[in-house]
Amino acid sequence: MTRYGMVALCIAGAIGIATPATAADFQVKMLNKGSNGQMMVFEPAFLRIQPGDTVQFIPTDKGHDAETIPGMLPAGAQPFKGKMSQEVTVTFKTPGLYGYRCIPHFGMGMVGLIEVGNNTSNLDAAKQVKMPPLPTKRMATLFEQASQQAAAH
Ligand SMILES: [Cu+2]
Repeated sequence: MTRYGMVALCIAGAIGIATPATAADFQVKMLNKGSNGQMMVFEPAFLRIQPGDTVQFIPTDKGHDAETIPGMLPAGAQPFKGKMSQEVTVTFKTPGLYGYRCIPHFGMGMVGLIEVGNNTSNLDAAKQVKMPPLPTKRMATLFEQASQQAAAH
């Protein structure tokens, strides 16, 4: 290949990377054991995305599902509910925080949090939702991550 050919390829590559996607896709795995050794987790448990992005919840391990926790989503946002052991893809449109859980392992702390559009306006409302001790503890860590991200904006 000529030197000019190489340069042209490099430019084409750079343009390809620079082209903004209309919406990004994220993946959250449902696991019996996380990479940090924690049992029954969504991984990553905290995600920060933009309105219009989709999140694919993947049943890497069977026996899990993903659904919004009542009271833990922005006003006017659509709740979602995946089926047991099945993949579910959700498009998030309304900015704010979305807390979600796995029903069989909710009591064991299998919860996750998604922040859409750099918006934590429903953080205080989400914190008021009553949950068992383990999910409360894990969710507190996730709320903390959302707050830190918000402070960094
Ligand atoms: Cu589960």
